[in-house]
Amino acid sequence: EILLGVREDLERRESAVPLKDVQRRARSVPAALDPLLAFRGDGISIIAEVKRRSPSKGPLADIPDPAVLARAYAAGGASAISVLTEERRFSGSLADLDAVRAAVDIPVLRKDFIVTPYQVWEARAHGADLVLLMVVSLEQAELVELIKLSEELGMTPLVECHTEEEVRRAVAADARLLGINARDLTTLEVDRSVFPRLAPVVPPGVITVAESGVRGPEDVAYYRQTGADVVLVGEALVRDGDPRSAIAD
Ligand code: IGP
Repeated sequence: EILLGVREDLERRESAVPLKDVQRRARSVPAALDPLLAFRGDGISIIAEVKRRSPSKGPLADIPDPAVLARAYAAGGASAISVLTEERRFSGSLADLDAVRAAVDIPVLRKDFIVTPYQVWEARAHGADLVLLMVVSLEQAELVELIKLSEELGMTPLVECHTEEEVRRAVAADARLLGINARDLTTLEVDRSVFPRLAPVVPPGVITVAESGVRGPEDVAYYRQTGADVVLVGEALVRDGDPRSAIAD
């Protein structure tokens, strides 16, 4: 089960910090930034990810200070920064999100298994500009509700898909930023042919993000050729620290 433990962790946080406190904090932080202008620009944009470990590879890199890594990403040309906040599998935290938010002035994505409105409020309260919503882990009505709430709070949801059926659901829910994950989250296998297979199902005007398994410039060039507007890179960058190394040219 992809969501194993997620709801328990959530219940713990919700009883420690009640929704109304999270909402108060969300209303007091600076407005969310819009990443779409940069993503629509010429050439391919990079979302660089702060990721300490993954379920498939174990520990990826020692990241003593995520702010230092985030500043290197921004200086290297990343258009946005993704921060894993999931603790069990990825050793992330909201503290990592806070550190990155304070360190950079480009858009920041909260990457987590977001399944309830509480988590969307929490993302905004911690300064996130984007939130990840995974179609596979949401009923259609929940997906619609969480997209709507994210947008009401000024954030941009990155709606993640892995199958054609999920792409159709994302489009029906009016996703404007659609992620296509090369990794099957049930098997953790990466298949880079998923992007070119699903991209034709995405209507023009919807911005596409190719996610996972990008090893370097050749993979970025491949995704650019197959029509991606953005690539999201984690492992290759936390091992390296410089997003220029992933930008083809
Ligand atoms: C990054 P990679 O292979 O570059 O480290 O992958 C990103 O796509 C991956 O972290 C990811 C993810 C997710 C993590 C994609 N979708 C959902 C957690 C939850």
